[in-house]
Amino acid sequence: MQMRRIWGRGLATLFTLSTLPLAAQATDFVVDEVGDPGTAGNGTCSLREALSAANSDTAVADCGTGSADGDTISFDGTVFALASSIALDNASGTLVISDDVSIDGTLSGAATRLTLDGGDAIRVTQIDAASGAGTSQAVNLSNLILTNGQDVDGGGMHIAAGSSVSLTAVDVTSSSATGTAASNGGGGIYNAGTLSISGGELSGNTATAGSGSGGAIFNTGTLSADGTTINGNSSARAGGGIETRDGAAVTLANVTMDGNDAGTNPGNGGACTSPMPIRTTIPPP
Ligand SMILES: [Ca+2]
Ligand SMILES: [Ca+2]
Repeated sequence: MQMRRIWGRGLATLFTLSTLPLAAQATDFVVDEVGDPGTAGNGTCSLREALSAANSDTAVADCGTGSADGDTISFDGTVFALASSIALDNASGTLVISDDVSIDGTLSGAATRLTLDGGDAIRVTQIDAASGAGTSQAVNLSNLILTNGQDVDGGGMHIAAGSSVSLTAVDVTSSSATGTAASNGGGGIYNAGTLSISGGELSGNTATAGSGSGGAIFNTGTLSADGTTINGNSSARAGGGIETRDGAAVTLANVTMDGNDAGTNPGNGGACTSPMPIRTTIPPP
């Protein structure tokens, strides 16, 4: 009887603990190592090390332990006053984001935003946050410049289906999609998820191989942009600026599109092509 009473109390305690709400936790990483991929155990935290911790919700050398939801990454003001760009290590590959995280590239030196440079060799960022622990939360990137990315599609950024991404004051420039099929494209961004863009500029991106489409953006998901400049991008097949596909949704507000070129194969839609109505609001003259 005594044992039964002890077990009963134990189970009641366990039940009570398991029904208590967990305290919200998040880890704020501050990157203070410019090199990529960074040196494990050297006492400073690189962006790739911080992302690894944020993605895996585990401890990664020099950075600390990631949390299930709400992790943030920012950049040390003193270190990044002298270096405003991270040259991505091509052998380490694309920066993959597989859990919700907010990365703010605000700098306080001569440059006000951090540049991530793919060296015309690799895709800069790939977002597949649907597979991570924070599946219900968006990935937020702000105050960054993604440049010189290259892959078969989404040279600057590839967003997988199921992922939700918000870009604020993020430029994607001089990136290319090298795939030759009509389903390849998005020199700047390939979006199969939900993408919301505020401000920023997409310029000088290309999808000019074979039947590449969407110089700046190839969209098969849900896309909205507000206050964004999309200039000087080019494609081979269609959508010099934006190519969007059947069933995809696009809302553009106060978006400037100038000097985008859809080439000659067959060259539909210099600014954008879409089988669906695009909701737009035009800024007053
Ligand atoms: Ca390190
Ligand atoms: Ca996390």
